[in-house]
Amino acid sequence: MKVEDLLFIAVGGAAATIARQIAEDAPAPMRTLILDTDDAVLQTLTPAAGLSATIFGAKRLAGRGTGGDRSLGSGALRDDAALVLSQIGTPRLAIVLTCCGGGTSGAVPCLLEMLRNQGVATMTFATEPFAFEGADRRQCATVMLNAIASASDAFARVPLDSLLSEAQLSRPADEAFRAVAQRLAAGITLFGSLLAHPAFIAFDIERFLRLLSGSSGSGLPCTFADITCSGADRAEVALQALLSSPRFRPEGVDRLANATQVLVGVLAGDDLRLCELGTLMEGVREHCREAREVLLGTSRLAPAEGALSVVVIAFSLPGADIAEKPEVLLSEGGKKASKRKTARSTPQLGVVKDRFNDVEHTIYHGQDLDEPTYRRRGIRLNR
Ligand SMILES: Nc1nc2c(ncn2[C@@H]2O[C@H](COP(=O)(O)OP(=O)(O)OP(=O)(O)O)[C@@H](O)[C@H]2O)c(=O)[nH]1
Ligand SMILES: [Mg+2]
Repeated sequence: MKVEDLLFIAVGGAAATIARQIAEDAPAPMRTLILDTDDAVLQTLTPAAGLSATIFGAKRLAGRGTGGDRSLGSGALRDDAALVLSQIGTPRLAIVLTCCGGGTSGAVPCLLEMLRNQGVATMTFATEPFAFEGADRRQCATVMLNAIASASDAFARVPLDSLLSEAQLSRPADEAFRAVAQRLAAGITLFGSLLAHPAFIAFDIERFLRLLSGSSGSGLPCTFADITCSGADRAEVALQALLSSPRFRPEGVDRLANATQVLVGVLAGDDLRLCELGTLMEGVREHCREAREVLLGTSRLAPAEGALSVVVIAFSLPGADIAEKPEVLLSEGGKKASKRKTARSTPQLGVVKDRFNDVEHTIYHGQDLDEPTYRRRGIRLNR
């Protein structure tokens, strides 16, 4: 893979902070572009290898934030589309990160369309605000998350609450915020390292693009979790932590067990043993009975000596008819209970379970306008 093939793009103030964290902690630099309307945020960024930052929308925002107005965010990007495209260059895959709840993320659907028109595939990580942020921010975020999901090739919706542990709730806010940013940074770093520095069993950009080509072309939804541990039984510890991770269980449904495709990325140094790969893959395959394939990728980029990092990404192929599949729910004791869902009365193309959850749907003349037009009309997209 050429360095230019992969680009990490962070949009908005909080995403910029996380990108800086990634640039500081990554074992090898990833080409990174930070985009923000707010000059003050970019001034706080310390230089790091591979990191560049660009202000957009200065004409309408004079180097300030949008004040939470997402239409200003998208207008600002349109103003400076040519400038931003020149910074992006011609990567094959862009990993995009934005934290929804402010206005600058309003630029992201427009950015994703621009990337699509340039033939750049996109994997977007978009965070959902903390519950305590209130209804306004959550509502703004919900609209953005739906728009971003449709415009991305693959899309991970990450509730910030899911990255916060019980213990961190009673820590100072600044510390808790940093811990959340660090968790997200670690996951994205592992994913980027896996693609950019494949070894032994490679899962490189080409393989990822092949995986994306199996989707109908609109926001292949995924959930992910990662863990780093060391010690003699590190593979077993990692496996158990991942299988029980709350990050795979938004609304109590085990997204990993219900996934149609699963990617297991293992990052370790020369001490990686084949039996560790066996433990991880057998454990994940056993858990993901619904998966058509469980793919493995390895990288020699270990975050620390003696450490084993594993990132698991669970995809739900929109083409898969999940209505026919047993959905694994968690009972109160945390045990799995299999429940066969009743078939939907109207066959739907690209049924995606999590994209439109928790949304107050806009119904007009009996039609759900929050449902993408192609899906409402049963049009199959060819890409
Ligand atoms: N983990 C973490 N999340 C943050 C932090 N600050 C903001 N967020 C989250 O990010 C969301 C968006 O905030 P910002 O990134 O500041 O907003 P913006 O995209 O720059 O948009 P505007 O400033 O409104 O133009 C918030 O609603 C929070 O959910 C932070 O310091 N740490
Ligand atoms: Mg801002």
